[in-house]
This record gives sequence, C-alpha cells and structure tokens, in this order.
Amino acid sequence: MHLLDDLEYRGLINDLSDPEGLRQLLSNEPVVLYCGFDPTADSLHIGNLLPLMGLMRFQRAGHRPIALAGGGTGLIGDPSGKSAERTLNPRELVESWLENIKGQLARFLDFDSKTSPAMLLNNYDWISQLNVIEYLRDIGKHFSVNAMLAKDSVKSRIENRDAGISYTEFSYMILQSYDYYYLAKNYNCRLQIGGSDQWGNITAGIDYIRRTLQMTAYALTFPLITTSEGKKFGKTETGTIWLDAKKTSPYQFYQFWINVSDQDVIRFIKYFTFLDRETVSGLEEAAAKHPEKREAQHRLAYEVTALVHGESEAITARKIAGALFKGELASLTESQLKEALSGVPATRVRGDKKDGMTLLDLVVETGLSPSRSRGRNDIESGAIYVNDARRTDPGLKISAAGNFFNKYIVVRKGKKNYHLVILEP
Ligand code: 545
Repeated sequence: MHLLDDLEYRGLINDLSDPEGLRQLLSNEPVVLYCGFDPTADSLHIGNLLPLMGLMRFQRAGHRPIALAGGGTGLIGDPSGKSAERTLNPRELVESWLENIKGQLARFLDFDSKTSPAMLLNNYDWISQLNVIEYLRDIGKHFSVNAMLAKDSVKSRIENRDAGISYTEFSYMILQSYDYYYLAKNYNCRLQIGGSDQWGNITAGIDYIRRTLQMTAYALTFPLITTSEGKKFGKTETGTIWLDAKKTSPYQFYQFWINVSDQDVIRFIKYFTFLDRETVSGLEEAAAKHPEKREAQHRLAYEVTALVHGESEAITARKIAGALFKGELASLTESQLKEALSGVPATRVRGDKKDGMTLLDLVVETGLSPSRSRGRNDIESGAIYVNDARRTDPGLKISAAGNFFNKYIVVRKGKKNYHLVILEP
C-alpha cells in the first residue's frame, strides 16, 4: 500500500500541499523529509508522538527522516498556536532541554539503516552563523510582510490587541523557512511534516524554496488531536503525559492509554500504533462486541508503552495493572506495589496505634466507610477486602490481617475503591 494511503486510512492527514506531486515523488525515489522540535520543555510529551511516529512511518517505507532539534529556533519562540507572547527562556536552560530532546528523538529512529539512515540535526549550527546584514539582505528580502501578516499565527495575535506579538516571534517563520531551505539545499530535503499548527510556517518555507532554489518542496500536516469529550488530548487531572520516564512513569503512561474512552480507542490505535488494517479491524470488532473487556485499550496501552519505554517496561506495566484488576497484589515486587498504589489515597498508622486496631477502626479511619455503623455493615456484607482477601469480621485485629513488605496493608471496598495503609515503626 502507498504510504499516503496508509496515512489517509489512519486519519493522519490534515493537509497536504500538491497531493499528486507528492504521491509521484514518494513512489519514484527515497525522499528526505524532516520535522522540527523546539526545546520548550525538558521532555517531549505525547502531543509530539504523532509527528515523531510520522518520521518513523516514512523511514519504514524507505524514506530518510531528519529529526531537527531547534537549538536555534528554541531561543526565539514559535507564535503558532500560542495566544500570547512567550517569555524568553535563559540560554543555559534551553541548552539543557535541547540535550534531553535530542536524546529522546534519537531513540525513535534508525540511524544504522543501510538504505535510509535517519539524521539528527540542530538548527543552532546554521542559524547561529547568520549575521544581521545577511539575514536582512539575502533572506528577509524574499519575505513579504503582507503575506506574513496573513498567516494565522500572526493574524490571530494582531487581531487580539491585548496579546500582540513581538518582532522576535513575528520573525520566527523566517527562521523555520530558512531551515527548510537549508535542508533542501544541503540534504535534498523535499518534505516537511508537523502538526496542523505548523502549516503556515511550512508553506512559508515552500514559497521561499521555490523563489530561491526553483525547487518544489512539500508540506504534510497531521490533525491536532482532540478527545471525543472535547478535552485537550494528553493532559490528565495530574498533568501532561511526558515521554520521559522520570516525569511520567511507564505505569502511569500505560494507565493513560488504558483509560482512553471507547469512542476514541480505535482512532487512537490508528494514530499511535503500527498495527496493520487486519489487526485494527479485529480490535474494532472486539470493541464493538465486548466493550467491557477493553481489549482495544489494552492493546493500545501495550503497544504505545512498548514503543516509548521498551517491551520490558510495557510487560511490567501490564503486570501491575493486571495484579490490581485481578486482586493479585501479592505477585508484585515492592517497587511495583508502590507504583500500582501511587495514586491511591493513603493513611499512615503508627506502630503503637496499630496493635489495638480492628478492621472496623481501620475502615472508618481511612474514610472507606463514613461511620462505624456503615463500616460494620460494609464489612459484614462482604464489601471489604484486606490485601485482596475478603474479611467479614469487624473485630479482626489489624496486626493479624497480614501485610506486604512489613509496611503496607491494602484495604479495598468493592471492586475499585482502594486505600493504602502505611505502617510506621
Ligand atoms: C523548528 C524549526 C523547524 C521546523 C520546526 C520547528 C519547530 C516548530 C514547533 N513545533 C512544536 C514544538 O513543540 C515542542 C516540542 C518539545 C517539547 O514549534 N516551529 O517544537 C511541535 N512539534 C511537533 C508538531 C506539533 C508542534 O514539535 O509539529 O504540531 C505538535 O504536534 O506544535 O525548521
């Protein structure tokens, strides 16, 4: 199948300059393409995954991807999609973020491929070489301010008089255009991909390349992702889902995908996995017949976690999730148990208090039951589990109920209502 048809099938094409021309080009020869990532944070997040996987999809189809780290443009600030001027980050900070981003980008691409090895470049290397006379005479002269003012990223900020836009951010699209020109000229790069917020910047580059190199260059943008509830994709109550395991643990990452709604899951499987059409149809059928099994969510979570954190982390995350679900906490190591219960409310119980404590005291103390009479009822009716075992005696001594690692008691009411009791010496 032609790569463009696969992207189309997955719903990954928002906009395409000259579809026929690009289809021809991609069929005839290996094409060099690029996508840029500015160091605006210390890690990539799942919002960057679509274009990153886009580079992978092209590489798997035999083309040559360039991951461009914006060491230069990151010092300026892209106004695209931003409703207000950004504050400039200190240079040292941008530089340290750049190193992280470069490391992350490198993990996704194949640099050793014989036929189409990836490249990782930093636009600081050429942008920092420009001087202001050159910039204004050789580059700026090709840009019409009138055309620049018509781009969404600029227009929206001019129409909104409160926000405004500095000359610095206004100039950003010239630098991104210069990058595209530089890569076209020196690496024969013919295609730039990005999210739909990048359309204006990419097409500005295409015009600049046509004027200066008499070359046809192409643009392909991905849709910006929304959830069926109209919520911002990739953010949860606890914040952004990062690709850095130190910021979002592989288990939290896995949980994010497990929690994708039934309305979104097939669309996200097409976006965020490399599974083929047959497998996707199978999952679609399973999801329609037995949505309660959440098979599609499990597959999605496993595939994306394996892609970002590696297979062994994906297997561990799956094991932790399964242990919680099946009531097999005893099968976890201490760190896995902590991970499994990291979002669960916790109560600390001191050693001197613990010895006299009964299960009834505990369900009330933890708030699982709102009163002693309700607590007694909860326990006697069989709703209360201690360390995954149902306990029906309100007078059961906590010290006799067992614990994990001499430190934790896991109390649960019903299927999902967990509480962690941390025993202190
Ligand atoms: C710089 C120089 C170029 C070409 C592109 C750029 C970057 C581009 C931009 N892109 C976004 C970005 O986000 C920060 C990532 C690191 C935390 O601002 N001007 O750098 C996002 N991009 C990926 C997608 C995007 C875009 O990295 O294109 O649409 C998000 O999905 O917002 O020569």
